[in-house]
Amino acid sequence: MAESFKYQGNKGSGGELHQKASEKHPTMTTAQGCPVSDNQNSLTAAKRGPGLLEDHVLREKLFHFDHERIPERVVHARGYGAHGYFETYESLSQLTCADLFQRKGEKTPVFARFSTVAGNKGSPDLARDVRGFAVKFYTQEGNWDLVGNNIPVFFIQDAMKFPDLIHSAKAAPDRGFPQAQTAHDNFWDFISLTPESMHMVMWAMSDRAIPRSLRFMEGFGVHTFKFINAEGEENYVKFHWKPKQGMQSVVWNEALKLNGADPDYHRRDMWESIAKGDYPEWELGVQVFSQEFADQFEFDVLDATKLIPEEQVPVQIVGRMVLNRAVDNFFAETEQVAFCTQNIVPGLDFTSDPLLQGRNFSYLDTQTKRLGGPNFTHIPVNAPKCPMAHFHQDGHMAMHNPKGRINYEPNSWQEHEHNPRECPTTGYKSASEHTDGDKLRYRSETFADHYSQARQFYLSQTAIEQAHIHYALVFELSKVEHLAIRGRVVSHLLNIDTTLANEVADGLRLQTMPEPAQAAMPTRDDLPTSDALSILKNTAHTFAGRKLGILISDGFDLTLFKALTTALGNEGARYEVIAAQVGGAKSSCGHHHQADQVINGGPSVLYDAVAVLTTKEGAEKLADIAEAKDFISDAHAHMKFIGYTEHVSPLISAAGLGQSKDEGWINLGSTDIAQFVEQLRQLRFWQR
Ligand code: HDE
Repeated sequence: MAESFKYQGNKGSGGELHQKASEKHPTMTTAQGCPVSDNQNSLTAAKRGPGLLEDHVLREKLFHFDHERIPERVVHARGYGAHGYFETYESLSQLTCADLFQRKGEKTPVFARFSTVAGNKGSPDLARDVRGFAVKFYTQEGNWDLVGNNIPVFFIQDAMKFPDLIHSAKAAPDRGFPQAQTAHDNFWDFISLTPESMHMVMWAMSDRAIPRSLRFMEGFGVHTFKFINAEGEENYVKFHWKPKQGMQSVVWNEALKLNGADPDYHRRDMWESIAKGDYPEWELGVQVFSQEFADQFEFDVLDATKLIPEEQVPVQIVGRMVLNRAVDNFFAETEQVAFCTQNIVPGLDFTSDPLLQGRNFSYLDTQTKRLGGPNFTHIPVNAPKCPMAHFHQDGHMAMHNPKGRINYEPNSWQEHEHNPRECPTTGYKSASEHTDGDKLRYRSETFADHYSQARQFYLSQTAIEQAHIHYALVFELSKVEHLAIRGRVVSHLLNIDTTLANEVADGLRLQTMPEPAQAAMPTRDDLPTSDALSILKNTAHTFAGRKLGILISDGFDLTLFKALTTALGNEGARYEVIAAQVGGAKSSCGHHHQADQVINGGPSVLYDAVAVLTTKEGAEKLADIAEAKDFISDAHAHMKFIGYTEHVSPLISAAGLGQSKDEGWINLGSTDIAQFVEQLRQLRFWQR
């Protein structure tokens, strides 16, 4: 019940519910600690007179509010973070002396942030986009930031092209749209003139770019890094994150509808999972290989537009990351966290990948602007959790300034407190690398094959996934107004696969098929397909961590409902109840059951599968509600499993699906509920 608020004369708003400082509520103060007597009214000359400049309480309040925003990230602005730990499975001391990998079972605190790339901070979660996958490991020898993506390759080979790529992908500068999408002329113009992007384009147009949840996607370090052990032996390494929950994506029509129904779908899912103790978990894998392997591998391991198939160098699982704590404050942690690829620890090193070399400058530079100065490591989420000792000092917002007179080195002071010295034996050492040559701007010939791995990726997909790539390209290019750009993209697709090019050209009704684009190197036809590149070939076969939407009406069968929810609980899955009114419905036993969502707030796109439990009268009433019909017709169109009973027929007929029931429709009246949940493990009824 809403409380009635009484006019309080010069006391301002708040009504009877509003309490003043007491034993329960501490006294409000200004930022300077001065107690505040009135937080409702500004200081004026006379009762209805002008405001006074001396009102320090008002001025401080407005001043602080005016400065609440900091610049959003120039890319990856929309993100969501959580705390957790990384657990090392076995010592990796033979490969690396990195402290976090030395001891079996050791837990290292981490902070992870997932993001979309192109959209601004308020953009919807289900944009078709690459997802950032950044992890800060607070190791005992400093912070290591593995700043990766959910796609193992990148659009460009050299950092020089990054501003162009991002300018082209973001909203056009004159019109300020489109937001959070690449379906526009500028992006495809740039891409069609940048053949090195073709491998990444295949990934970005695949279902990888519309994940069902942040919990259900892989992560990749992308670049080749180096492992160095205590003896100074070096190996190359690529990092992989494998979701314990399995991979899963949505279909495009679902993504479009999700963005309207719940623009926060991914962050809400992460928040809920942690709150319910269903902690998101990934295993860290490494592909370790020698210089000899690198020399004989078909592509240059310094080229970030290439990957090494897992079939060629297996991924060795070395530990797991569990995210078990949501942030206390979104701004302080998720917004202020500052990942820098240059944050590295002894035992690891960079390679000369020209993309990585540029990133090492860019991240530090951007944090200085975003967080206002060089002292962003003083912010708790960025501060190492190991001892620190250096002579950096002063600057904006310096929180911890050293005591004493010593602030340089070498010095002859004998004091030991805050007088650190370098340590040649345990300090960070770069990997050895011999370089010799002229200073030049040059793209190595070893980076020249732009199509072979794009073809390998495409051919490694199931037919369903290939079809999704066709649809995605047709959709994106249909938003491109200049026909020449559409044709130019298809000219590249011809170098990848003719079926792919034909499907897209047909989908666009291209009048003439272009000639294949001129290629620096011919496409190789001999690369074996790699099952690891497909999502569907690696389905998790579990409904755990997924959600069933149960639509109910008055008189719903409580026994069936209980059997269903118990079976879901046993599976580790969740459910939400949807009804015509949020107040819920009465069950067959007369019990009142609250709903989690009203029908127009709980469309079936929010769920991995649905069930409808109604009486005949209930179904007839629902048949008059457009959103109830959408609930099942969308579930059907999105290839979801649908549990129903005979009573639901009026609603099914009203949705025009009377004749459409297939094996993905399961009659809960005649099926064992445990079997229904078992079927849900397939996640979608793709045969439809
Ligand atoms: Fe980034 N990238 N990037 N990037 N990137 C940023 O740093 C940049 C690249 C990635 O959750 C920025 O703190 C350049 C590849 C993630 O806070 C900026 C180049 C990969 C995040 C920047 C790349 C990434 C960023 C913007 C080409 C996958 C979000 C804000 C040389 C391996 C981190 C910030 C977070 C963020 C620059 C390419 C991943 C401007 C110059 C490749 C996950 O510094």
